[in-house]
Amino acid sequence: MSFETISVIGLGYIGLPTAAAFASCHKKVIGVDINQHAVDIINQGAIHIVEPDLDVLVKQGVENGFLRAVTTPQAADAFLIAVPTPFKEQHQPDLIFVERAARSLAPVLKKGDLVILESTSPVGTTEQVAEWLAQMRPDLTFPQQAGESSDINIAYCPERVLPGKVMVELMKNDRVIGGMTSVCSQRACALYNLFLQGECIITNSRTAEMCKLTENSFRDVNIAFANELSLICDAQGIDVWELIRLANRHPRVNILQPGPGVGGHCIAVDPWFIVAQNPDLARLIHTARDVNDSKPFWVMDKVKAALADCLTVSGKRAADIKIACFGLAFKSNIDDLRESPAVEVTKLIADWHAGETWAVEPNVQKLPTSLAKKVILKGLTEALEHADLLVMLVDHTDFKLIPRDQITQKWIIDTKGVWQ
Ligand code: SAJ
Repeated sequence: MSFETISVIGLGYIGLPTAAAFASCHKKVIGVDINQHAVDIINQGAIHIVEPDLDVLVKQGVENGFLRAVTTPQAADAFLIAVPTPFKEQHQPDLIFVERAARSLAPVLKKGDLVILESTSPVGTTEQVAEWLAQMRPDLTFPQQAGESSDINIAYCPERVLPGKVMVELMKNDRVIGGMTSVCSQRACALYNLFLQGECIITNSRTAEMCKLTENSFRDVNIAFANELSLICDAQGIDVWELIRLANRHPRVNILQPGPGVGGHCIAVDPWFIVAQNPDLARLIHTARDVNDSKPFWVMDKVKAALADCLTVSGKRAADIKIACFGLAFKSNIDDLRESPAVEVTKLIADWHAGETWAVEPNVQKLPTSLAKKVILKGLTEALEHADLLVMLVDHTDFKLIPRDQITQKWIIDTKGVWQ
């Protein structure tokens, strides 16, 4: 059965680019989001998030009549669920948005429909979605009941696109397809092949769920290794950046870069889903999370030591010292501040420091609420001219391009090795 109408539930950083990609293949796409504001903006042909090339595709999709957004699901031939899966207390996965999405689409399901879960999810979530749907639609059959001949096909197909390069990676990256049956997998491949230039690789739903968690945990563990090295090198009086450059000249060594911690809504979250389901077995993955989560506090200790030295040498009062934090985003050259260790460090400094704390972030116009009361947003030049102590937190290109002779401060904490 072909896919004439495709519905994408959740129009955020993954759902909206995916909806726009299907619309660009001249498929009728119904985007669904509970956020009326987002729905209104998209229906005007605009976007509510920042992602290169997405605006053009959404505009074209809406103007050509292929893409529209609504707040409740309508009938379609395929449904893709791309809603957030945060964690709640004790790092336990919170599936409430997935459950709500599944339950909201159940009433419009019809025989022959395909349902795909894209949200990063603990192992077994796709089977759980199938259960929720089956409970609500006893008139239809599902893969757990009828196998290959089920009325509804269900698959888990994780996204693996990099924020800032979503449109390119959405088309080009290979895709893992975890159908609950082989018919489910074949149909999911057919759907993605509408726009995919990469390959579809078929497995079952549980392996596909674990694959997504594994990819992000692999990166988290490797960043933790770099972050741990940065602590050890600091204690040993060794330049960690030089050390990593040298070690990486070995043909089989490829160490990642240390920083102020690990941020974003994926790598700092997803490993916890493995830990939550395997608390006794996932020792390395758990420790990596702890290492990365503790890095902002280590940076804070460095700031405290630098300030103490600055007070002794300059003879100034703490209240007269201006600390400038360079960067707030969770990584370089983006405007996304979610789960950002740079925001965390800036807040720790502002809560503790008696003088002014400044933030320099060329990618945002306004500070997040957590910082708004205590931090002042400053331009690059003013911070370089008037701050006493600099804290480099994000390796934005703008910061890397600053000529070294313009950085005259004696007290610099450079968590990214940009101003060595
Ligand atoms: N970071 C370091 N050192 C490094 C690399 C990254 O400290 O050497 C930090 C970044 O500064 C940032 C965090 O890690 O705070 C995460 O950044 P990232 O670029 O590693 O990853 P994300 O969160 O932007 O996107 C990841 C990607 N996953 C992998 O590379 C395995 C992406 O492909 C996924 O689609 C995305 O998570 C997701 O949505 O799951």
